[in-house]
Amino acid sequence: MTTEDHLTFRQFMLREQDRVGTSSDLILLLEDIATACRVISHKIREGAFVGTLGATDDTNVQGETQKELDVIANDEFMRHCANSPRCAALVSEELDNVVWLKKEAKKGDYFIYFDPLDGSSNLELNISVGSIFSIVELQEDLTDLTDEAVLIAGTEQICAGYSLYGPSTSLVITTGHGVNGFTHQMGSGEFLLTFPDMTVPASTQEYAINASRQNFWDAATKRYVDECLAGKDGPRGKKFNMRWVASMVAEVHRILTRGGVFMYPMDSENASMGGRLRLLYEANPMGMIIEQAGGKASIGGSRILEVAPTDLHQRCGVILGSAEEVDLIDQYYSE
Ligand code: AFP
Repeated sequence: MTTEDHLTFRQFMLREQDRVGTSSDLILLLEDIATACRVISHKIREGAFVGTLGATDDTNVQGETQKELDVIANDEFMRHCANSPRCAALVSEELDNVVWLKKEAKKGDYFIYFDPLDGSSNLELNISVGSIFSIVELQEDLTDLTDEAVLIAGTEQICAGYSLYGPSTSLVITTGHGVNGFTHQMGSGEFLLTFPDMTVPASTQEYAINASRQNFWDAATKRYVDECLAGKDGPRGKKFNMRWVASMVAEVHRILTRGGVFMYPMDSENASMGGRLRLLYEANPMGMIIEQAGGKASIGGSRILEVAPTDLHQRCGVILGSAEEVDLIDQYYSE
């Protein structure tokens, strides 16, 4: 296939406008987000030269040390999203509170949730990192702009996506009508449609979990992993492969490409925080993408997207990927 065969991001979005009625406001916002991702990708690639791969002296609201690039990526996301006249509020992993961009929010305005640089502890190692985002559209005018107003369940997302900064820069999005993947082309500067209609195969022989935490695992997680490890002679009757990149965006991209299951369950060590990964800007967008690709996404026994958020930086267990595997793990939770 030649470059001419690949639609640009804008061409694709305009076709989606005809096909499923994607609004011009959303298309313009997504173009701004795509620009932010291109800039972040560039800043990561020059990080070793300008000394931005390392840590700052600051910690974010979750008490994690911020990398210089965490801050840079956050600034880029905010700057580009603020272009959109429909963007009413921003929620970022790197910011304690909601950033309100309007004095009053109207029906049709957007709330944008993002993790500007997920996996940033991998930066010095030159291992893939990514940005994750989620968009919710207000269903009615909002007079009272309190931070509680942005606590909306994942089922209300109208769009979710991520950019993966790996050997190439990918942009993967869903607007609720399937999942499509684009690759940044150096030279034209465009994201081109390279992975149309991404789907997660229903079954798999690959799982991803941080196995160093097994002393903290609950019974359902232990049982699932033990049965995978038992291989051909075990109850699953097949050999499983294990992967752990410690970068959720890279794990989800692998699952969208060749299937698998990713697990970061709530365990006895992280239970007091509710889990490890954040609901609004990590679990929800990845949950929507995986479901739109035919997979499933669970907190361990129930759907991620149905969790009613009570806190901006709330965490939850995350189990997502091939439908058969997530169903089986959910079944173990219910038992
Ligand atoms: P950082 O952004 O702090 O590097 O965290 C990345 C992450 O949230 C997610 O991308 C990984 O799946 C997970 O943490 C890795 O956690 P471990 O430290 O347990 O490997």
